[in-house]
Amino acid sequence: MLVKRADYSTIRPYTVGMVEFFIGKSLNSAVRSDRITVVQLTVVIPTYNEALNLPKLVDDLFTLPLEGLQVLIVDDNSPDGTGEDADNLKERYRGRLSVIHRQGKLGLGSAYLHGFRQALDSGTEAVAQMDADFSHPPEMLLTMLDTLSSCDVVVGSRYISGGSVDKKWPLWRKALSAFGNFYARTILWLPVRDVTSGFKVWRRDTLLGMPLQRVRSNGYAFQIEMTYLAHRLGYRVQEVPFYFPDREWGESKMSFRIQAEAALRVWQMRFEYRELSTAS
Ligand SMILES: Nc1nc2c(ncn2[C@@H]2O[C@H](COP(=O)(O)OP(=O)(O)O)[C@@H](O)[C@H]2O)c(=O)[nH]1
Ligand SMILES: [Mg+2]
Repeated sequence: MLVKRADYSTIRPYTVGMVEFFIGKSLNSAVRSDRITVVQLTVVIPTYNEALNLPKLVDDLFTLPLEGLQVLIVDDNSPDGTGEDADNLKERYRGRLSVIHRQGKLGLGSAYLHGFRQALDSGTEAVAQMDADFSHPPEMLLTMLDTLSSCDVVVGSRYISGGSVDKKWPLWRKALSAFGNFYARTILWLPVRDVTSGFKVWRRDTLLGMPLQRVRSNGYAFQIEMTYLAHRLGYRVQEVPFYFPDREWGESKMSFRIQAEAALRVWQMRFEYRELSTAS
């Protein structure tokens, strides 16, 4: 076996790094409580042409009552100037926001891997991943962090009770998304309902225990591959429901090629990771 199986005895309780202060007034009506959570959480956001979304998203993230929040943007030289916007945000949120500029569109998976490595190098305790387009509600991070205290990775899920996709989606799109999930889940024998979700919060130790150098998927298959690996290595994957609104600004980068990659990659993953132990 090339990869070390997760050993729970060495996993430090997440709460050790978590200190909570209570203050008397609400910081933001969008969040559930006025509690400030001091945890070193780094939110990695890959961007390609998200100039209409990124500044507002970053502002929303920094209004959350998360004292140790860091944001890391991975921009692939977006033609619409998202990279420059990110640099301006770096000025505004000095010391709390970093930007990785890459030469061109190198793909979602490689953007996340780049961001994860930098976040881990910084010593962060937890790493979140989310789209820049508001499909992943920032305030959900609070629920996800709470949930992380009893598992190894939290997945924002559209396909468990309480979760759903955009009400405006036409039936064919809902069916395609549901089928894609069913397909990957069945082939990989994954006990996770939303295997294509890109909204996750990882414990530092979980990401460190993952063989990131083996992850080859670059499009949406990346989400499946990471969840599959976590499960196969014995990490506890916990889903929390959320409503997934479609983006209002900018365009999706979803393409037929990316979907085809995912359809093929699930079979390759089954083969490539066959030596890993299944979660006990
Ligand atoms: N850096 C980088 N970000 C990307 C790339 N492709 C997509 N993204 C970003 O990844 C996130 C998910 O992509 P999106 O188009 O929203 O996918 P959808 O939600 O499935 O429609 C968004 O924040 C995109 O800007 C890429 O090649 N490089
Ligand atoms: Mg999106």
